[in-house]
Amino acid sequence: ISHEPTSTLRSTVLRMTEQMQVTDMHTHLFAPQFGELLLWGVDELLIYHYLISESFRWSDEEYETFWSWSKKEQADFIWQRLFIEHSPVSEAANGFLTVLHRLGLNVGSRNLDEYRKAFASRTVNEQVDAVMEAAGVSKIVMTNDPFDPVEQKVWLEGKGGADPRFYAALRVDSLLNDWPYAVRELTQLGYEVSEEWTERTREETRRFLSEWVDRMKALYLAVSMPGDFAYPVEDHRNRMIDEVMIPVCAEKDIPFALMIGVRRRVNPLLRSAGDMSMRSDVSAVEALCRRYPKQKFLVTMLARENQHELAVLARKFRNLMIFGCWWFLHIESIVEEMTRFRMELLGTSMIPQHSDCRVLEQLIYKWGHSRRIIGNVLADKYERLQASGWQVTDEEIARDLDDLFNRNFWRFLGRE
Ligand code: RAT
Ligand code: ZN
Repeated sequence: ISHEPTSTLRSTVLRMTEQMQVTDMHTHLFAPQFGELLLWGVDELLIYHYLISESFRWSDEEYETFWSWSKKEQADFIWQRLFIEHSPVSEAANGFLTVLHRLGLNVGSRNLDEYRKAFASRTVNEQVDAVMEAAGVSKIVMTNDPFDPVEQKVWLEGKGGADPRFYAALRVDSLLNDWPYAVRELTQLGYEVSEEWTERTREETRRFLSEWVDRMKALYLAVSMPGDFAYPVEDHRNRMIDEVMIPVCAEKDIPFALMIGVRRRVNPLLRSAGDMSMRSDVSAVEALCRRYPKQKFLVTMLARENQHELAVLARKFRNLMIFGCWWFLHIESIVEEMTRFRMELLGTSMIPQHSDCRVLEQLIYKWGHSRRIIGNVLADKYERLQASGWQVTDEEIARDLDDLFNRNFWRFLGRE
């Protein structure tokens, strides 16, 4: 970020960046009709898994004791460790304060119960409206698991699509990463599948995906993969991708989103906070893009070490759209670094960020922090152009921002 005095061009870009409405193409948020699945409020914000793992660095508490507490008790513990006994300078801790501040609460009071009270007086519908407005987010893509019993019920009752601001993405992790579990779930839903890979199993798994894509009006199929995901090789994942996922995506004309580089539960005692990043093999994505030139792939990776190579790969394959600064990369220094070299390699033809929010109000800080960085990187590039005598018009700035924050995603889906 440049520290020169703010030019007119930069202040225009930053103002327009602030005002741009955003499509958040990967979150773990839910529309209000999903009830308890939509997490929101002070305690949920504090027990975010990013903050859970940070708080244990300052405590000798037994993990099991922490898990036995109520959400409120867990939140109190985290507040004490990360906000009172130490300064909340990490991205996730700082983010909590950004949220309170933007929602008009007095961050200086440090009065957690006061914050709780302020949130308790709101209904979930009011809060969704207020947060989307404050965050400047107009469209939210959920992560939808047909095997989740609570979610399944809402979809089967035909209520899943009730809020037009929320879109579905069909998550296929268990089909690829835990097949025995998927077989049990599919069987329960009435599909005739077996652990053994048979003709019938393939047909039935396709039928399942195809029916659920329709039911959810899913924008894409999505999976998170470990870094040792390999393609092409002879294994279950490859068979499932070649014989089920790709044909279903082709039939429905939707992209396949791959989020690669997670090592689940390296510390099982931390439960959902116990996942780690790992390096991935970019050549697996390369092979998929080459083999299926008509199939669109949305890809993000978790290791910083993979980012440059992945951006270069996107120069080679127009059916590859790279997106977001995922999870441990969603910190200011790395968002800046990644946005800068992605723009230098790809211009504006990428999706710079998604939020991955699990708790509604996080939209405010995740987009607030990223928006400012992306706006400043873009302003740097425009200033370079200006120095050569190239003037960008306000319409062009608006177009570029709209591409970055909305249209690159929708155009890639063919739903502009
Ligand atoms: O970023 C996260 O919150 C992770 O826990 C994961 O959910 C990850 O984003 C994923 O979608 O697998
Ligand atoms: Zn996610």
